[in-house]
Amino acid sequence: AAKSSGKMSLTTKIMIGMVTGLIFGVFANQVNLGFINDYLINGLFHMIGTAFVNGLKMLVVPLVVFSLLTGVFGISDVKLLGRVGGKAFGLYLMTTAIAIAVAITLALVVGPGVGFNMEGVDVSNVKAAEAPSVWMVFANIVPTNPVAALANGEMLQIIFYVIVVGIAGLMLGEASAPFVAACEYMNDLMMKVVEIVMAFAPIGVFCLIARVFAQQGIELFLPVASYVAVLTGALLLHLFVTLMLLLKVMSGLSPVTFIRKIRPAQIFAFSTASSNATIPVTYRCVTERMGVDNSVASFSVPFGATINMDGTAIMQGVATVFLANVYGIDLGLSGYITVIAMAVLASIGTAGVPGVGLVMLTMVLTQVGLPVEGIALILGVDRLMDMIRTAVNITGDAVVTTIVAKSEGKVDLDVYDDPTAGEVDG
Ligand code: DAS
Repeated sequence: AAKSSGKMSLTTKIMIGMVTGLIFGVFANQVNLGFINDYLINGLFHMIGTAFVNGLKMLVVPLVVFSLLTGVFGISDVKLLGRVGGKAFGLYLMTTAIAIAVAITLALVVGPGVGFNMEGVDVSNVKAAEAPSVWMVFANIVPTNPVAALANGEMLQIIFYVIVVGIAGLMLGEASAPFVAACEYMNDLMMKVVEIVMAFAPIGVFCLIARVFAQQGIELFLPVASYVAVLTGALLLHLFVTLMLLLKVMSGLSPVTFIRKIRPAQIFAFSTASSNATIPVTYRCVTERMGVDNSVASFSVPFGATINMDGTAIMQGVATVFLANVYGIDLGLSGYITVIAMAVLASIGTAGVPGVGLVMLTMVLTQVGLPVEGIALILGVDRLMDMIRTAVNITGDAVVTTIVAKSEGKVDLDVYDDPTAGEVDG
């Protein structure tokens, strides 16, 4: 429809917003425009960009609650919920472990950070975060106060509580009919609100990207160019090879179609550097553009945004090798096995918000006895690296969601193969 009407599709507009934002940002960084940088970029653009991200975050809790309730009510038998949950959990851990194992191997082969000289590097402003005990992460999935969990956006607690309420609703049978109808209505209503917020995406993405690139000068990248190069390579390898191979082998669906249809969510993740804020767009892409049934997507997408962070694990793998080389410490195979285990477990206990990867990295480095202050070296480029790895994170969420849905026969192939499905007229 978008193509025939000649109107530019929203996805195209968002792409234009991203590219023009990047060009403007780099220009503003290289040619410091004084007034422009202060009032336009750090004033107006900062305001619009922040308002846009807030608009996305405002959607997350109500959308997850009502899509998940509708999803549970839409599930014929509760066993399906168990199967979907089990498959999603297993695949999320597996993809994260593969991601970091490949990243560490690549980094060990390329060897970033070998012969790096540390003199003059200010390492004073880094503190180590303590690892959340995995047992407590699982114990705390049960909320003590569901209203507080909703108010604070505690995603795992919300998912747990909503599923329990949904199952209770199923047990009440026909008596739940009015409530089920209300949840279905609220889910549709929240999807309409998502479309309203997405209408502001071109300008929101432009402002977010322009401001980040106006601040990220090229001089930040030169000293750690080897780290940036290996990390970016590992992220792109995972995105276009590992994940696409998994999709093809485990679901038989076309990776080319997938990459094209997941692009809006990747742009949102890149612009916001937050998997959580991107949940509404990831959910919309897999349901309306790829035909994944709500009964799987409503659980698997927010679940993945919380516990699945392939991109972040890749960063931790490459950063660990880089810092081990910088400090001339040989971690050995057992050290890297520990890094893989820590990165997978750390990703379960942390939410998909900007910068959480660095916090998890301090836990990983502490665990393997590497000096945490080495993080000071990669702090400068982390904002941009966070944007790329968040786009990888949500792609991993969408790939696993689609594989699980396909394994349950819950993908509408007509929608998946329809190039204009779910396209929004700009
Ligand atoms: N920004 C985080 C996310 O939203 C990832 C990270 O910090 O590494 O997934």
